[in-house]
Amino acid sequence: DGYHVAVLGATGAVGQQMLNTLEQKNFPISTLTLLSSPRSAGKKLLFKGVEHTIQEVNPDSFSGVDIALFSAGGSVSKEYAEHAVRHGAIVIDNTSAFRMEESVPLVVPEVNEQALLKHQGIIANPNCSTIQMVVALEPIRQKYGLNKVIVSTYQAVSGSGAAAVDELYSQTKAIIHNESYEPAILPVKGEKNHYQIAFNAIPQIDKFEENGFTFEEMKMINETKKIMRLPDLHVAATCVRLPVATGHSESVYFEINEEGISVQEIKDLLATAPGVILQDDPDNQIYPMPADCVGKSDVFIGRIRKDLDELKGFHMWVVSDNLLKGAAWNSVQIAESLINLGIVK
Ligand code: A2P
Ligand code: 11C
Repeated sequence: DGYHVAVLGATGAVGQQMLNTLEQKNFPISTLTLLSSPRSAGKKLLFKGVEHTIQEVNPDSFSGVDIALFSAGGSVSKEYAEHAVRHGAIVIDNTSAFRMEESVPLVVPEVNEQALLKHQGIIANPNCSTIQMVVALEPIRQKYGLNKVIVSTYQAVSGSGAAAVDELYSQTKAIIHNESYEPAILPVKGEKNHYQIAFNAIPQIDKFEENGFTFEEMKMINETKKIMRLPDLHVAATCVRLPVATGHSESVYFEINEEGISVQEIKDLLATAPGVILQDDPDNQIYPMPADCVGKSDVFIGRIRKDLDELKGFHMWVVSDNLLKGAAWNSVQIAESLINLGIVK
């Protein structure tokens, strides 16, 4: 009883959280297959107290697998997704490889769970910064409509993988001890220039596009329109990396379609919204911060204010664990939806 689940990228920042999440949510697993590159093959990981040996992924690794959770980078997904599907597995892909393909549902269960019904083998898990924003915006869209979104992000280094977290720690230590340190990973692995992240803020996440926006910013723009089924929504994003290990924060400005809506009405709506925890009490200095959100599955919202000039405009502050709701938990939640909707038997 249970499902044969494979995790590709099991040793990565997200892969580790996928294993934790599968364990914590007690996901029904009959067999667990852990896959990585040759670098980690042969290493052992504990799952529910039982040792599992990591295997090097190959095109036949997915034989007998029901659900394959992919988080080993876009090029690895492009190489192995078809093999997993050929073996009859449903792929839940955490990379940007397939997200904008017409035939691939891009799913945040609180927003568009029903899109899963049209899957053709691959389901895409959105970008972390997109996920937490649409969880916050969807209840507002449902009740008041949504016309415009302008977001600035304050993103944690774990979004760039386990090696980026190591870079933040060793660089911070080196700077405190007056030692020299050569940045090697951030802002983007493989880019020409690398910059200090400790005690800094870097306004570049992923590569620049022709239009001056970064790929991370374009992901937030395009994925939001697809998930919310609002192709004409006005969206702009500025994405910034901060020396925070885990937990993305976002300052979100949004315009609804109605005038005369109060802050209290928005707060009441979000207080009972799925996947949301409202932490908004300025008199008592209550607002969400990434340090408090690490390890939690929810999206935390505070600092809700009405714009002082635009009658339909509001501001809010949205924080979530980028490795959980932003990645591992959203993927496992999709797997749970697949079971609940009878898509996997
Ligand atoms: P490995 O441990 O063998 O390098 P992160 O996002 O934290 O950088 O983690 C990336 C994950 O993807 C790791 O589990 C890594 O495994 C895995 N991975 C990277 N490249 C490949 C590849 N070519 N084939 C399979 N897994 C890969
Ligand atoms: C970051 N949002 O914080 C990225 C990580 O498309 O799934 C997630 C990349 C992705 O760097």
